[in-house]
Amino acid sequence: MTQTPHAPLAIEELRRVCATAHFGGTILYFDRIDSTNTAAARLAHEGAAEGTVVIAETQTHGRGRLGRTWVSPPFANLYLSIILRPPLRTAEAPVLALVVGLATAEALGTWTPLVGLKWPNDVLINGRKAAGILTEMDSAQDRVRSVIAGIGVNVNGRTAALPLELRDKATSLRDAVGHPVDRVDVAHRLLSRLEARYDEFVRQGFAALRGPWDALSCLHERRVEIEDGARRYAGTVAGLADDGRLRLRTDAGEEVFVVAGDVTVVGGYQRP
Ligand code: BT5
Repeated sequence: MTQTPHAPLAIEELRRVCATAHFGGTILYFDRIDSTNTAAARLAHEGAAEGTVVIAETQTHGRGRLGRTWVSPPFANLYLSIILRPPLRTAEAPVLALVVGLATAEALGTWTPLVGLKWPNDVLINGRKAAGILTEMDSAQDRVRSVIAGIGVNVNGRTAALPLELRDKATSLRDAVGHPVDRVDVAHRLLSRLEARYDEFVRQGFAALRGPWDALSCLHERRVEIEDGARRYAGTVAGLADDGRLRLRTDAGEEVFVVAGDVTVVGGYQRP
């Protein structure tokens, strides 16, 4: 399974190892694409089945949340999107980003114990962002038709090759373990883990995944500030609620539940 870094992904090998799985049973592969999420949304709209995966070597318009950019250098990392068709109401869909994040962290955790989750959608290694999740929903009459789960993982990309402003915030699996990692192996473990966690979520709800999620959270008992566009919260993180909202204890001793937002850890991750 070894591949030199910066060689094209061994896509036939990935298809072979995923062949009998529900997730990754169909994989569309592109050298270059605008965004795998955009392509997967188009396919979902045309009726593609749950578990269909779009994967690309680079993205010209890789997207983060709120119109932000996902930097996507070629032939080094993973940029993939998977079509999900969960039996949910629209209000229940945002928690899927946590399900996908958990699976991603667990897959990367098979290489390094330094993996953590930063609510709502970041996977960190050693306190730096190694992967990001973008979930986008299509719905009709309050029911989810599809959710596109986009996952960007810095696998073999070097931090030094990223734009200056990201270098002290980002990392890659390779930087963490000290040697290149086989991208087929990463994609395979990621898709298998995701299939398992997603099935659990659909059968039992997020409450069943809350414990494992909290165990990997980098935010537990941290002082944070959260910006959700309309409001700003400050307090200490007390964990997750059963529906995936972040439980925050404010300085006034009040408990608030935050649905979405950007979290800043006061003073960074190093404890005094
Ligand atoms: C995310 O957004 O973290 C979601 C990223 C999802 C990317 C995948 S790749 C496959 C699929 N197709 C897409 O078009 N998107 C998905 P957000 O929380 O908004 O974080 C975005 C921020 O992360 C940026 O503003 C940068 O600060 C930082 N960033 C951008 N590229 C990065 C990279 N390669 N590694 C680490 N951090 C990065």
